[in-house]
Amino acid sequence: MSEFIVKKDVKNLHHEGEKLISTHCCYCGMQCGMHIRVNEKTGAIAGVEPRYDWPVTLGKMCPKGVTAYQTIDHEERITKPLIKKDGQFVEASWEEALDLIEKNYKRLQADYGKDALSVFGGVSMTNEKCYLVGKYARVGLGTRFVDYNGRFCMSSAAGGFMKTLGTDRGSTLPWPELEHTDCFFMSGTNTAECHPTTIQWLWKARDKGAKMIVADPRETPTARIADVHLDLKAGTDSALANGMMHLLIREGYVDHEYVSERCNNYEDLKKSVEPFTPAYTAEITGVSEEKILKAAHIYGQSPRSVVMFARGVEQQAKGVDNVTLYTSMALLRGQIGKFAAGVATFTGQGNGQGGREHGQKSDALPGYRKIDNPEHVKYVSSVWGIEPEEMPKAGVSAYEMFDEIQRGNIRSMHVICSNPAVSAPNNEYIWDGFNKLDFMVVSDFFLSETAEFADVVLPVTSWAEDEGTTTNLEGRVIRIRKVKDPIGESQPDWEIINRITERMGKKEHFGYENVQQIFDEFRLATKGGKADYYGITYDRIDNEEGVFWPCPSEDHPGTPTMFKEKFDTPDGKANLPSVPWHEPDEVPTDEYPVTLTTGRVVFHYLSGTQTRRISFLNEKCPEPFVEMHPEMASQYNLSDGDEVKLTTKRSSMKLDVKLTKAIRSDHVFVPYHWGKELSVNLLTNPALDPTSRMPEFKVCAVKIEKV
Ligand SMILES: Nc1nc2c(c(=O)[nH]1)N[C@H]1C(S)=C(S)[C@@H](COP(=O)(O)OP(=O)(O)OC[C@H]3O[C@@H](n4cnc5c(=O)[nH]c(N)nc54)[C@H](O)[C@@H]3O)O[C@H]1N2
Ligand SMILES: Nc1nc2c(c(=O)[nH]1)N[C@H]1C(S)=C(S)[C@@H](COP(=O)(O)OP(=O)(O)OC[C@H]3O[C@@H](n4cnc5c(=O)[nH]c(N)nc54)[C@H](O)[C@@H]3O)O[C@H]1N2
Ligand code: SF4
Ligand SMILES: [Mo]
Repeated sequence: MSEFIVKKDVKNLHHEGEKLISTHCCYCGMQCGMHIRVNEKTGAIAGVEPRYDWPVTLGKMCPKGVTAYQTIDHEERITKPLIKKDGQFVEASWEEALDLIEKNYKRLQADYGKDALSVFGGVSMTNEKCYLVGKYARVGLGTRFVDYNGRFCMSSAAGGFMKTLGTDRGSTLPWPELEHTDCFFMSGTNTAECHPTTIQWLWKARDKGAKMIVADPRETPTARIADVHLDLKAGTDSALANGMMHLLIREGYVDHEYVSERCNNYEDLKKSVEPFTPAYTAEITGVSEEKILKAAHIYGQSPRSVVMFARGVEQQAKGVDNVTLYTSMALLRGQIGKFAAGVATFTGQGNGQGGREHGQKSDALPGYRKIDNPEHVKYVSSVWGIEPEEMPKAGVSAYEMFDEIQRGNIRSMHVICSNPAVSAPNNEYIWDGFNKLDFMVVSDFFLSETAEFADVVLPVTSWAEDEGTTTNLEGRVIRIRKVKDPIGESQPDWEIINRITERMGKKEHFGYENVQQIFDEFRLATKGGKADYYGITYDRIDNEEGVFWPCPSEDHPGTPTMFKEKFDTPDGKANLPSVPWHEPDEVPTDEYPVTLTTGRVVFHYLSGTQTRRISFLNEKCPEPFVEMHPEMASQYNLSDGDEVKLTTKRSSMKLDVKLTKAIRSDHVFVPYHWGKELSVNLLTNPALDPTSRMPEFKVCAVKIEKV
């Protein structure tokens, strides 16, 4: 068992008879540094202590992080494989479960071809595991159908950064520099609830006079502390960003030297933002002209600024457009590649950054390589020990896999580390897809809503029972440490992949004995790619407080600041794409007159399978609700706590009203951390972005009726 006992006990955290093992929180992309307290005699977990010496989070944690350890030995952990018999799960041995998987996989591939199988991955896993999921699908099963939950999370950010900057590293600067930033332009990020430990950096900067502009249809705890709150209508970000750039140009705030040296297409962009006068921008977005002007002046006059955004901007059918425009805003001000300045998306899941680079995506291979590029296929094939011709072609995106189920092309799915029965849009379509599968496998440590549909559920180890690396929201590669031995018969995801691929006759390509071995192969697979991890070793991570990619060799220092000299495009210049204004896919009508947007609360994480099981968090927020402005409530004759029926073109559900003035009076908001009849994804619109294939979780049209 690899241990890393605390080096600097800065706050006298050590308790008699216990050891402190350093690791990181399992939930969001902040990856807060923490120690897990372990009883030296019994090995039992006693709790957590924040890591004050972790440079990114400095001892801060949120309510989810401080209770995360309670999932590890939770009484509802799955401890043995489960097989469904007559509609009920019964415990089985690993041999029985694997026999069943082998028999069904071989039968389905014999009857329908290799692509009858599919894999649906996730990024709450280490880099080592995320890397293996792509290899498992392509080499182990030989199928082209693999995609993952990052498609619902980071794909639009990735698409936008690729288009403008040429590569997708979520943040172009390291987090501790935020303290020295003069202005934060933040859109569609509820940082205070979703990346809470970032707020300390904003406070430090504000103590020195920094300004904050927040664009959100809701006055979130993040918007509440802003100098300007741009209360835009959901789905109107491209108009807002175009309007901001119109003013940057008109008011003389463009850094012309930077733009002419380092960017392409400025003249086209200038023409395309011409129509976006404050009046026109206000008309589309619903934000007052006065606020738009104030924001442009503050942002335009700040010497060092960071444009930050998250899912509010990205989870739209035009998410990639939005990301390109907000990135262009930072480029016009000449901010990218400099100290305490740049552009950043708030990476969502713990390993949302690393997990999106290494080939769980239907069209991607490790190191941000592309499966439609013959050179890339040749290189990765050589690492994997297959012929390039054996590499399957690109598959389809996460939601589109469910179209393939309906068409009868996908007959089986192995869901690893995701709960799409709750978190995918248009839930009923997803449930119908699961019911249509001939055979379904889920790897999880809890019986999630998705696992309930499975024929076989495989018990996996939790984040604290195995080791590996993740890549945090800055792009810093860090160590996750094993704290205790696995519960029951649970096994790490990589060992399960070993065992299934052995039965599929692919042992020579897998058969890993430990995580280090996977990490070394993974480094090699990324070598020479855009996301190059080749120079990163476990020792370096320990000694250097993480290493930033790209890091092409062991003597390379890593890259905390991106694009200092050039961008990752063929000519080294950034692009400034022109983007016209498009309406959201669904706009309010007489029948569905209100805009519904969805998102998060501080106490729950994603589909809620973990946080709903922690009593402290559940007591704080036991069920979903619909946030509504009192003005809208009075139109419908509703009071706080009344039950309403929400209906969209997809389905309907009932929820209690929560009155608040902190939302636009023409919008409602519902958090999405609950399943079945309480899942707001019964209602959401699966319209996909044309490039990123990201669904429009953030905007749809809804009808409201008093029950
Ligand atoms: N507490 C908590 N923290 C989390 C998570 C969690 O589940 N719970 N999940 C993690 C993950 S995976 C992710 S992806 C991140 C998500 O982090 P965020 O993106 O910050 O969270 P969301 O609540 O999805 O959306 C952010 C804001 O976008 C606003 N918004 C809605 N529509 C629009 C729009 O059209 N334009 C703009 N500009 N804003 C809009 C919403 O009102 C909301 O306040 O959080 C991570 N951290
Ligand atoms: N309406 C609406 N829907 C949304 C969003 C929204 O804002 N609005 N946001 C979207 C976003 S940004 C995201 S990221 C998705 C996330 O959606 P999901 O992918 O459903 O995320 P989780 O709830 O984390 O599900 C992960 C599952 O894997 C399990 N798990 C955790 N760690 C491991 C591991 O190491 N191995 C294995 N095998 N299993 C593990 C957990 O117990 C859990 O059941 O939801 C999306 N859905
Ligand atoms: S959920 Fe995110 S902010 Fe909260 S402790 Fe965990 S990593 Fe930190
Ligand atoms: Mo996410």
